[in-house]
Amino acid sequence: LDLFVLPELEESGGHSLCPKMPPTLAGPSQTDTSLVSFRHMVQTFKHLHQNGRFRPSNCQAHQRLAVIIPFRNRKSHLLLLLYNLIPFLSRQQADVTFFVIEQLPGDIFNKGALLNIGYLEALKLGQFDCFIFHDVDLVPLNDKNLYRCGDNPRHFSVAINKFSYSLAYKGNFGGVVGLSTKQYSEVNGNSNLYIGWGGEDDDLLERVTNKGYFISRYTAELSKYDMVNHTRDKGNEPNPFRVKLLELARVRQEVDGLNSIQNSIHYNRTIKDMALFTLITVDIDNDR
Ligand code: BGN
Repeated sequence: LDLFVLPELEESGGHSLCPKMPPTLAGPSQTDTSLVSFRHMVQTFKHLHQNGRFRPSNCQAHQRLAVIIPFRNRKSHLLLLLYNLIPFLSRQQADVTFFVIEQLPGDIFNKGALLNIGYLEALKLGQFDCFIFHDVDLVPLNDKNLYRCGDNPRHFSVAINKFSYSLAYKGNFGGVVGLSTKQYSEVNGNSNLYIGWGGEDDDLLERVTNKGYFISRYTAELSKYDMVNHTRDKGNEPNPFRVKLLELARVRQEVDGLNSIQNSIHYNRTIKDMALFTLITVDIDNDR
């Protein structure tokens, strides 16, 4: 196994804490679609990262972030997202490591399980205070939308162009969300049982509110996102059981999630350092 160890937090020692509000924010922006290639991107951001970790050069960030991106067959979206997200987070003076969790073809997509695997594997590789779970097709449009964790889980992607820049529905907790390491562990992560499209994010909301948390949101103005146009993915068809599963979300919470992943799904995973991100490839076998 090709494991590598992330540098310890102390390494940024000597620097004082970054200001609470980064002086480098630019406010509203547009998606930058000028990207040429992955190689070009590695070149462009070479000065910003070290062992896949990005951090401010002259101050110590407040939190150490892990951005978890579930992925399958969306290479152009991934390039576009990282090309926009890296400078965005750099203006936010974030200390961030990207993890792309790719499910290999074969079985139906299981986003909840991929998020859990991303969380568990990231914590084996480094120390993180805050997890940002990020859909690959959502590009943030205002760097005042600070990617940080707080006392309550945060829903970042409040105003997506596809939904006319407003919340898709009141209880939406999908797209881009942030939970502290402790919060995600406390809610037992995501359910592993949503195989196919839909419902796992609504289930996470049930888990979070069941533990007494509220959902934090910034204003729509700050929370704008572009969703990249795409057709529905093969191998991620709507899950016909999602409504039934959701009804029992709270009942299953303690026995379905981070603590049951080893028993409830069968998978192999490999880990690879891709310079700008850590790639965790997951082969799920639903039939075993
Ligand atoms: C909802 C889906 C979410 C999805 C949003 C936005 C369900 C559960 C049905 C009870 N929820 O309808 O998972 O993020 O649409 O597309 O399907």
